[in-house]
Amino acid sequence: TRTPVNVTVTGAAGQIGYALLFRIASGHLLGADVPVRLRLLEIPQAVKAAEGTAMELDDCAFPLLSGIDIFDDATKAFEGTNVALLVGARPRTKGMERGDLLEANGGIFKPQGEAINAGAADDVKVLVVGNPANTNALIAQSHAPDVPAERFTAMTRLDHNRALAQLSKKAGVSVADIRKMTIWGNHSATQYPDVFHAEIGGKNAAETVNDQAWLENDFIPTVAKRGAAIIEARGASSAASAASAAIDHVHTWVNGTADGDWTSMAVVSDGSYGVPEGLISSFPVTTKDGKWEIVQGLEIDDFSRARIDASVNELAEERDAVRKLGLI
Ligand code: NAX
Repeated sequence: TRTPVNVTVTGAAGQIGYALLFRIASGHLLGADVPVRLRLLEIPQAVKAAEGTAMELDDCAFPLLSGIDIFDDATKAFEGTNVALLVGARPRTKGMERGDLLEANGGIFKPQGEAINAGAADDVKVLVVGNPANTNALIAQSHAPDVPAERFTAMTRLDHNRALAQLSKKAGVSVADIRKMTIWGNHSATQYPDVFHAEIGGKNAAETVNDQAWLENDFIPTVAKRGAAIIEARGASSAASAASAAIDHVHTWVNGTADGDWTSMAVVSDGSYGVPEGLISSFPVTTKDGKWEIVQGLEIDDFSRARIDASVNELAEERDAVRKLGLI
């Protein structure tokens, strides 16, 4: 039998955690033949709630779940971890400035980066979901100098999936007919969902849809503001869809993208497409054997260039702000 893979989930008692843990334990994160051992990290006040979720996980009798440990200490939670899902974060509350938000999250992601550096397994893969996800990933990564920088990623797969859903509705096709969707930049309202390289049934998506007004005034803002629309409708932020995207992100990273397709992940830039080296920005990536690569050679027209630049500039500002705060 295979050795179980250690999966650490932070914010395990939160709403994304509740939607995520059951799918990890049932084999959707890594594969139907891969046993997992869960390591849950919560703040002390939420440990009891995490224990309740662990009781329910027990009660599912998942054959692949080989154990659950609960911690309120990051150093212990990341010991031996192979996959780390950093979901817990400090949300923006009323009257909070961006600097306050970045500082509060620095207080979470700096020690978690240090704990990953100290104790995680050599093959550790990190996905940051907690917002501001790209910059939280940058903070954690900069405190883990012994872990290759490419192991720290942030989630734009929910945005990617939202873009697939919107395009499939517009074109009247199944999401399964769409390939090569791209989200560029920051997981924020400045993100740029790009259909100019996407394909519907093998044909260029932008040409197939042929509706620039829809693209500019409907598609892009709908995808970028979908999180707010969900809050407005549901009275709570996206949880099951965010958990599903986190499952997709790690599953694709570990198991590879299909031939002729790619996905979107926020990864450390090597300078591709003019994105400053070191920023954790969303790109089109292919994955194979547990490694990602930025898709090269795409032509970027002026329309796309302006939108990519705007989102990347926001990331650079966030990086400068956390640098000023001494967080990286
Ligand atoms: P909840 O507030 O329901 O849960 C967060 C949990 O994190 C809480 O149980 C809290 O106790 C825990 N927590 C706080 N600090 C912690 C720490 N230092 N260590 C361990 N646990 C800690 O939020 P939820 O709806 O689950 O969302 C979690 C995060 O995901 C938020 O930051 C949210 O903004 C972000 N999102 C990111 C998305 C993305 O696409 N990247 C989309 C969905 C979501 O909005």
